[in-house]
Amino acid sequence: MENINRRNFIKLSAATAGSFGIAQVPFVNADETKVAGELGKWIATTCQGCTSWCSVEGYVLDNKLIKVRGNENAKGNHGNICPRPHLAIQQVYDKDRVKTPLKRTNPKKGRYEDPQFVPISWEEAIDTISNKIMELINNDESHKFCLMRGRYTGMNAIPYETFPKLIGSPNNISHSAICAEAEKFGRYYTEGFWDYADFDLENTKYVLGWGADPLASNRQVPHFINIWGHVLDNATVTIIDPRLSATAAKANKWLPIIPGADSALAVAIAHVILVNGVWNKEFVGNFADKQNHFIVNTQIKDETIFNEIHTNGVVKWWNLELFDKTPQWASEITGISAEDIIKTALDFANAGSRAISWTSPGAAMQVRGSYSSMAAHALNGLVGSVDAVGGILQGSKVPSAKAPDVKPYLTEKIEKALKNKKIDQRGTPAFPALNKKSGGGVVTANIANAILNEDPYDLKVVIGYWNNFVFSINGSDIWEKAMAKVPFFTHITTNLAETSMFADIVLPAKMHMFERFGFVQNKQNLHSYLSIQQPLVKPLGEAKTDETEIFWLLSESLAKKGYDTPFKYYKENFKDPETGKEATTAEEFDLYAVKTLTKPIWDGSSNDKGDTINSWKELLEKGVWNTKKYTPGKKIDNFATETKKFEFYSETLKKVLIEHAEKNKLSGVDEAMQFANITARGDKVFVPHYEPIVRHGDEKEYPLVFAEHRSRLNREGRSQNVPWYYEIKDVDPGDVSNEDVTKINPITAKEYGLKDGDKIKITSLQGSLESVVKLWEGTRPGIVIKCYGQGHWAYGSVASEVFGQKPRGGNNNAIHIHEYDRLSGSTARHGGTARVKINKI
Ligand SMILES: Nc1nc2c(c(=O)[nH]1)N[C@H]1C(S)=C(S)[C@@H](COP(=O)(O)OP(=O)(O)OC[C@H]3O[C@@H](n4cnc5c(=O)[nH]c(N)nc54)[C@H](O)[C@@H]3O)O[C@H]1N2
Ligand SMILES: Nc1nc2c(c(=O)[nH]1)N[C@H]1C(S)=C(S)[C@@H](COP(=O)(O)OP(=O)(O)OC[C@H]3O[C@@H](n4cnc5c(=O)[nH]c(N)nc54)[C@H](O)[C@@H]3O)O[C@H]1N2
Ligand code: SF4
Ligand SMILES: [Mo]
Repeated sequence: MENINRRNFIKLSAATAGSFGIAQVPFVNADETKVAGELGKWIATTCQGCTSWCSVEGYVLDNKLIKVRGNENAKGNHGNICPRPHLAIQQVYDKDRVKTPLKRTNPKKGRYEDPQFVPISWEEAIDTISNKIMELINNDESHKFCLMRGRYTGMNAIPYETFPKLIGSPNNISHSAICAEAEKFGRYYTEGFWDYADFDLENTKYVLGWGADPLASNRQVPHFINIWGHVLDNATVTIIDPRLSATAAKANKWLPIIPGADSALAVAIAHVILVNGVWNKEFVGNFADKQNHFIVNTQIKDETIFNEIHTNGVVKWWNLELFDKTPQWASEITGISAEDIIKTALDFANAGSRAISWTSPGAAMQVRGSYSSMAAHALNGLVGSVDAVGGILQGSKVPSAKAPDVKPYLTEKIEKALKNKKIDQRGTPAFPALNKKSGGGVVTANIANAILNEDPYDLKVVIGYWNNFVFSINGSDIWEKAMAKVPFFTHITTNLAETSMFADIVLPAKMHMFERFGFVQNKQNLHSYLSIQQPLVKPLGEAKTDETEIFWLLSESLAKKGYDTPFKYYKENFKDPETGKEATTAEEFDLYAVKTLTKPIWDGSSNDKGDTINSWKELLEKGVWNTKKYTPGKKIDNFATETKKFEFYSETLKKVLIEHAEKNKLSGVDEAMQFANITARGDKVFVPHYEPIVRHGDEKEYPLVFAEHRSRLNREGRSQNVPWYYEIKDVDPGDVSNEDVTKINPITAKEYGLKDGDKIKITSLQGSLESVVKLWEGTRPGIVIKCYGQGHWAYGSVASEVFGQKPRGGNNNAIHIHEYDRLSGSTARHGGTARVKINKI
């Protein structure tokens, strides 16, 4: 059976193909391989429409991209894709793409301010930018340079990891904190793992999804769609989400939680598991006398009566938090009945180590979401599903190369400049950003405030690539003001997005999926992998590769002006690994850099860890290198935590917080918590616990709670100028094609005199947006819910109603409060932080 792959299958079924009408599709004949040879070619690349990062192939005919499909060599997505890569064809052929470098001629910056861009040559563009950087270097102000990274490939080793350092700036700022850092926080401070998880869905018996909607979003989407039938046959699925998501609609149970109440639900589930004695005794341990001393409302005086095995602090957790967190208590806060909480907890625990508690950003990217994330993940510890068959896994590492050390190239002057604080105020009392240490994480959203307040200093030269922070960050009004204040901003982009409208120079980028080299690393289906991107078609106009070619040109220009540190570093460290030749052009550098960073994958040295690949050419042909299947079990008692155990009482968090308090000269962890907007004090800080929900706006004036989700058609923020996005928007439960609706329960709608199709204005304390009412039972009364993605006033003629002037739909970030989960540095797009009022217009 194994030898029957799709292509063989198509050949085998050739005789019947005609009856299915396949032959009518011009490029997919019954014998695909033959036609491919004559007319066109399937070429491997990677989709980055979401963070699944699937290996795919594009069919190219006469330098035209025609179709996309999954790469059968990929053991993660195993030849499958989700609907989104099909939309990418309209992305690459978007008629509104930027074709040449542009220069702003209207010095005034602001929303709806026409930049009056005029085309310029690459020479002029690069010369202008390098002059600005030289000015900073000559004035000992190189730290006032900032690189803002949005989406990226492994090639970010050039612009993000090394370029700022090489010119003496500490400011390489990523978008991670507007993405999913709070999700990773929960895993790190329990099992010492700061990354996305993998899941053994084939062997699982229970999936408890916290806002996870993997049939449409989240990660591993093609794999999950593919294995979904098997999961439903063999496991129970419960989805906790204020919205009837695509996955909730197909689950055994949907728990429509009140937004932001996840920590209450998670600790109540833990409470029920302990009180009923159904925790995993082999993983967690047991009381010495085999009696259950976890008795409701009763703390345990002597912790030593419990013999703990692979975890740390279960009795402490009980005493500090769980003993009184009854399902009845949680019911009020969460809106989920006590019976449902009890049943969910017992069924989940009865699946033992084959039960997965799956935390998505929905339950984590909330104010105080670090603790919901910790609490939801801690349930895996209670049932022993961490690193277990049928459980939740860390996965293997991909042995790609790292960018060579820049240190030998740094002068004393650069070293001194690099000692300046980073612009985003990470590691301060207000923004602990505890990625492994105080200030180890980024506080992406706060750069706007840093710019506006010139604290810690004023930024003078900013380059942003593959990002659209003016649109994609909570409180877009703050970002508009901040970007208007930046004296010199360059945006590297495919389209004139909102952020580009504040640029002094716009540089046209090659579209990542089909026009350039790159690579990504990820995991799906128990395989980690490296997947390559390569040019399938000629780039549009004068577009260049954002991460390599443009930074080569800048470095070359700086060298001509007397500052050759970056140029020297790039030339000497990114030679062609096959010939040893130094790059002489941007194009050569692009190729040599991707070859250098992927070399351990194609030079045969990783063959023992996964697939066999013995040349660069072979990697381009296959498109992907997979690790062997991950074997669970090796991490147990060897977690990267302080105790090496799975920590319910997090000694790891305690250590980091004590250091954070000392560094900031605070009186202790309690004071640190006060600054971080956390209510817990004392030892409770170190265990997963309930934190009260934060809402902004007076309930009387703003009676409704706003929640949101993403579309199964969102290619993050990049499918907005794609006509198909609007035409088939009704693939999202409750949504309507060619509209940007707000879904309201009929009970609530009646209360406010609203009906289907009413035009409305939604207002929060942050701002307002316009939308259209859609009555829908898939959300609870009192909650209004809207998809994220539309509401562009720029980006292109499809995305906006009048480009540069009038948005199409409404941007959720206009009404999301500019709020944070401070411990992780994340923005809070979930948890219902904004109370809103609705007016008919
Ligand atoms: N309200 C709300 N806000 C959100 C989210 C949400 O769900 N709701 N999602 C959050 C998440 S998870 C993330 S990861 C961020 C993403 O936010 P960002 O990192 O800001 O990325 P995007 O919004 O995808 O915008 C990328 C921009 O890059 C440009 N671009 C498009 N294609 C290409 C290309 O191929 N190459 C280059 N160089 N440029 C290109 C375009 O200008 C586009 O606007 O948004 C976050 N913001
Ligand atoms: N289709 C699609 N998939 C994507 C992306 C995309 O743009 N489109 N982007 C990728 C990226 S960059 C990321 S970071 C991931 C994000 O991963 P996802 O898991 O997709 O995260 P979100 O869409 O932010 O939120 C998930 C869910 O949270 C629910 N939710 C809202 N408020 C709450 C709450 O208070 N509690 C709970 N329990 N749920 C709540 C929403 O209804 C939504 O269904 O997705 C990736 N996958
Ligand atoms: S959009 Fe995401 S899930 Fe879909 S094919 Fe692309 S990377 Fe994979
Ligand atoms: Mo993200």
